[in-house]
Amino acid sequence: MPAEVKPKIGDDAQISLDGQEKGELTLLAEQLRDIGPRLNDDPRWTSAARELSCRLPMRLRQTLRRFTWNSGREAMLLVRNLPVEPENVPDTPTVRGSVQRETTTPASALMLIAMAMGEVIAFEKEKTGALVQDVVPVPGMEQFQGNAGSIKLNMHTENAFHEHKPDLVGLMCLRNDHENVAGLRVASVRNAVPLLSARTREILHQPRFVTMAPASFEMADGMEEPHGILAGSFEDPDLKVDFSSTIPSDDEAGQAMAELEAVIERVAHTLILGPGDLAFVDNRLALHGRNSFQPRYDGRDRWLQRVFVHLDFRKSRVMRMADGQVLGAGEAVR
Ligand SMILES: O=C(O)CCC(=O)C(=O)O
Ligand SMILES: [Fe+2]
Repeated sequence: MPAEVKPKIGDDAQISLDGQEKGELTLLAEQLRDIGPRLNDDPRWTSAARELSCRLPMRLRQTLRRFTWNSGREAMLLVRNLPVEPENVPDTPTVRGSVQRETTTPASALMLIAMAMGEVIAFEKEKTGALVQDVVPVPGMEQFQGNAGSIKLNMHTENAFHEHKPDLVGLMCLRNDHENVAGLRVASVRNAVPLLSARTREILHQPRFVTMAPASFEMADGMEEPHGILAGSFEDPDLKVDFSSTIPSDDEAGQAMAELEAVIERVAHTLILGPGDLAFVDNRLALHGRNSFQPRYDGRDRWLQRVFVHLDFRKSRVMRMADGQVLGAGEAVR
């Protein structure tokens, strides 16, 4: 069970499946798992996931539907008691770029829930475009500001630089770290905005920030457009920032960003996810990160599986070959 350090998250931001619901989800996930060719990235399998997602237990479907209407004050949803049997989870991978290609019961459950909300997508230049990705610590990468690291991971919007960043990020725990101290941190703009001064809010809405693409994305230099960290409604804005790769364009913008970061630290929840806990973060309204932990690389390290969801699939069509799930360079410019 996740323990919340910091203020408690409300019941509207979480659902724990009861025994019957878990039983129904397990049967559905097993059915999906066994559908040929038993590969998460195969379009036939993805299509089966989409169809079967309509048969999730009713209360879960209602919760997911409500979440995609409005992700609430916390801009996240915790789904607990998924079919993960700790004794059957294989050794935690230790390689960089590890992904889940073969279908499993937990990854099938994750896929069913994600597909019930929208379309699971991936980026060709990240984790080889796999739809279900492993989040594991990698030897030698301890200091890395990315999910292979184990130092504190700064709060960020996922793929903030990308025009079609995910709308939702799903992180499911298969195994936590040895000491059970590694926590996913989540902070909602809806909790942060009331704590900011009016002037800071105004500055954060102005295009005085640029967000760099990670080197792995091989984007051409100088492509980054200045953007506001807050955008849209002044009352209920969207939030886009990565405290490792967003750069303010002047001192005043830098101060506003520092004030925001301090407030984000105050409102962030730390979720110690256990096996079978799944957190969906609304990537338009909430930031996420991770505190530090000590990996041992003995096969028992922390292991999350991650999916990205788009709520409007059509928007990214030009970047997706054959209307598939993976965003790449897309069509040649005519
Ligand atoms: O390790 C975590 O809890 C979060 C890692 C992360 O930010 C990600 O995988 O996108
Ligand atoms: Fe992330």
